[in-house]
Amino acid sequence: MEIGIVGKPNVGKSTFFKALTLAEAEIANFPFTTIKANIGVGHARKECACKSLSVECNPNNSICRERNRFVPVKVIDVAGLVPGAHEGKGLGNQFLDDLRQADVLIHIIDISGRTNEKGESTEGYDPENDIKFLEEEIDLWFYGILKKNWKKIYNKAKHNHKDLIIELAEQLSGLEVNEEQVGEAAKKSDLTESTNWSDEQLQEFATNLREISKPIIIVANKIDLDHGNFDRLKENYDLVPVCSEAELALRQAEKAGVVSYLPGDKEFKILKDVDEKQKKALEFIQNNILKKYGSTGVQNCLNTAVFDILKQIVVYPVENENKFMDNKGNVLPDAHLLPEGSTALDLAYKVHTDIGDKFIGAIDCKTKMKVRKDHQLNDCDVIKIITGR
Ligand SMILES: Nc1nc2c(ncn2[C@@H]2O[C@H](COP(=O)(O)OP(=O)(O)OP(=O)(O)O)[C@@H](O)[C@H]2O)c(=O)[nH]1
Ligand SMILES: [Mg+2]
Repeated sequence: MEIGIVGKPNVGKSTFFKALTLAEAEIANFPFTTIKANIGVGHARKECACKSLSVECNPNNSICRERNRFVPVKVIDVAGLVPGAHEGKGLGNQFLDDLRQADVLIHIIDISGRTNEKGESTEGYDPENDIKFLEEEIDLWFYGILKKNWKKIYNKAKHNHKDLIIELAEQLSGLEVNEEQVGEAAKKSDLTESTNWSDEQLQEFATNLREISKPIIIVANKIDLDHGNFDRLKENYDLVPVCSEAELALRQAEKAGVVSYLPGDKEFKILKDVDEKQKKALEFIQNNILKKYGSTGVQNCLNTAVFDILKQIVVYPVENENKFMDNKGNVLPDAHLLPEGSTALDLAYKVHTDIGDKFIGAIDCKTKMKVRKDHQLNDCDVIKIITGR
């Protein structure tokens, strides 16, 4: 699973990325600071199973803080996109390719209107323009790839008497789309028959496929500088109010032991003496961001992507069903993300191919009931997998 961060230059993509991952990423107040994509690990946040089970856990593949499990998710921050990017404008087409593997796109806009279409500082720019142009660019990029490969796909399907949907899904698998999504997009575009689609039909199909396979969350960043754009645009768009700069400051202060702060929380505690400037900055964050919007919004966005859009559940495989431990005595060591509807066997394969191959049954550790391979898992399940030889 991968989350892509997109938007025009200078809107705060790398700041948002760094706030999520604390990975190295260059941030500067001019366009095209990022050229080579930054790749890092963010964490989706969910109440830990240790809470309802009233045990102390020893996390291994994830982090538990104050009974919240933070499960790793890959995040990618790419170069800024400008209108015409799909034709090579700005830093061009190759940078769109960095987004091929993304399952959800987080579109960062500067809601304060202080960044123009080229990424330069300005005032009074209408960020609504960006919402439209970026979606169009991504759709046209999909269309371009589809159009380039269409003849080959169509002929191959025709000559091999193969279903066009299957052939399309195979040829477009690099865009992280699957057969189900291709089928759904074709149906939505009324293109169920294996005929040679027209350019218009291809374009409509590309748009539908993009919407299904790379849905976009719109982030109203730099909310601290906004005067009214958010209130105006939220009427027509689903916008998440975000202050990436505040989240980055809090996470760095947390790392330095200056504050105690859990990403996504609506408050923090100051732990050390801070100078007047730092105190003012922290007070600003508390009063003008956290109190007003409930959080900085950064954790919200990742959680929305993982849990609401990609519909993932968190499941804990263990080896001892009574003590919820692995064979080294670690309680609830691993937390895995799996799509809703996943089965006990899917979990086994997620843990290891070998465990999947040797699966003979499983135990739901909360109820102590034996379950079969097709048993559907629920969020926060703790599962012991039983393997044979
Ligand atoms: N006030 C305010 N400034 C922000 C916020 N987020 C980012 N910035 C500033 O916006 C400028 C651009 O930030 P970057 O993170 O480098 O932007 P980018 O979108 O990655 O830019 P490119 O890589 O050039 O496309 C920097 O000066 C940041 O400090 C925010 O939430 N509030
Ligand atoms: Mg950047």
